Amino acid sequence: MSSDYASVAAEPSPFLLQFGQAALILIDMQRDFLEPGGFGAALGNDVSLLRRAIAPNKALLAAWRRAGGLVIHTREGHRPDLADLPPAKHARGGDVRIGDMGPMGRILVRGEPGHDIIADLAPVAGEPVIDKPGKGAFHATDLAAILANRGIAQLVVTGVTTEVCVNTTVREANDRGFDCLVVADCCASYFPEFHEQGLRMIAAQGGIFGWVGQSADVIAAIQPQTSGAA
Ligand code: C5J
Repeated sequence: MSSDYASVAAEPSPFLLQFGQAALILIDMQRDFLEPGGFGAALGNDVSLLRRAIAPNKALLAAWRRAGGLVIHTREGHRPDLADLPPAKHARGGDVRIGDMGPMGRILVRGEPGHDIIADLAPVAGEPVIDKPGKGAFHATDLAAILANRGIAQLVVTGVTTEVCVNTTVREANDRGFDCLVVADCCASYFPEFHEQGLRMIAAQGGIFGWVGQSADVIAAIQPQTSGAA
């Protein structure tokens, strides 16, 4: 991009993207949430509702990488000994619990196949991967330090699920002073109504937690300028 910022169409107002100070953060695009046999499916959810976010994420990720931007991935999961799993979190979830054995290994446990990011969005060398025990990506992680070290002030946020880990991370980031643009078509929920409301909550009241936009508009804003650039 040739200018200091690009204006991206968004709710409740255009988002002024400063690419050099922005990171794309993909929240929990893990096999455990997106593939049959994972944690999400074990809880009785229809994973196809989440899989619709894969193609838009692929396109945005490719464009962001082409433009040379910082990409960060997160994974929700726990130590194999579950020492970082609060009993209250362990107790919830119905018949299938975190740490139980499933078709993709122990559910939401680091190092297990289900904990991996899906192949379509696999991190490449140089892209930090944040392993988080909570719903928010700042809680009990080094994300804040990594962002500070890179001079990041804006987050372009995608991932699953909209109302849980995406929303929690955006709220944490907002309180820490980051401007967050949540990319609606790159987020998804097992509950379509929660997806819609989760996005509305972010942009309501003049953008109380941030902005909500679409991947095509972000991609257009970060395309390298090919002509007329000063
Ligand atoms: C959930 C997440 N829903 N990544 N995790 O438990 O949103």
